[in-house]
Amino acid sequence: MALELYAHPFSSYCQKVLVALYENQIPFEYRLLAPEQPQHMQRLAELWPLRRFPLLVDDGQAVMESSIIIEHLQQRYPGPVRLIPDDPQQALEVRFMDRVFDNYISTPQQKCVFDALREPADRDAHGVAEARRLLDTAYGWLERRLQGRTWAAGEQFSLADCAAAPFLFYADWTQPIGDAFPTLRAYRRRLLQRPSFARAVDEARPYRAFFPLGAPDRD
Ligand SMILES: N[C@@H](CCC(=O)N[C@@H](CS)C(=O)NCC(=O)O)C(=O)O
Repeated sequence: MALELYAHPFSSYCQKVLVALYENQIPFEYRLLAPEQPQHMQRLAELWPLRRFPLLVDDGQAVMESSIIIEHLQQRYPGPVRLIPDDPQQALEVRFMDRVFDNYISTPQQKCVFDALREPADRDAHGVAEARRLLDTAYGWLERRLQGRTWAAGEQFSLADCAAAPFLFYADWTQPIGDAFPTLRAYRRRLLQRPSFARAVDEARPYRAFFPLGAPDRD
C-alpha cells in the first residue's frame, strides 16, 4: 500500500520530512491539508487529535512527529542516503543536532510568527524579544559547532540536515543570520542548493505571501 503524507508545502516540519522522502526517492501520495480538501484535515484530526502535521500513514499505521517519521522511513524504506548513521555515537550526534534545530531554531522562530498572527492586544512583546535573543544565541553556538563540517553532523547528509534546511530557511527570514555568522550563512546556502530541499522550496513558493512577517524578496 502506498505511503500517504498529510502535509502542506509551506510548513517547515512538512518540508523536513519531504526532504527525507526526496533524498531517497521514496514514492508517496500527498494528502494536501488545504481548505479545498477538508476531508484531509478531518482525517488528520481522527488519526492525531493534536492535529499537528506532517503525519505519515504506512500500511494503516499512523506515524507522527517529523523526526520519528524520518526514523520510520530509514527503518522501513532504507535508500542510498542513510539519514541516521549506523554507528551509535554518530547517530547520537545526528539526533542531538536535530533536537538543537527543533528546540532552539524552529521553536523560537515559530514563537515570532505565531505572535504576529495574534491581535495586537494579545501580543507578547517580552516573549518575542526572548525568542529573538535565543535565536541569536543559537546562531552563535552553531557558528562554532559547524566549523569544518559540510553538513550538520559531519560529512554525511542526515536527519539533522533535513531539520536544519527549513528551520534555518525561515529563521533567517524572521531574525536575519548576520555577517557575524559566515559559517552558518554558508551552511544555509549549501542546504538551499541541495536538490531535495531546493525542490521543497520551489513547491512552497506559491504560498510565500502567507508568511506573516513578510517574505523577503530572495531565496
Ligand atoms: N513536533 C512536531 C511539530 C509539528 C508542527 O508544529 N507542525 C505545524 C505545521 S509547521 C502544525 O501542525 N501547525 C498546526 C497547529 O499548530 O495547529 C513535529 O516535529 O512534527
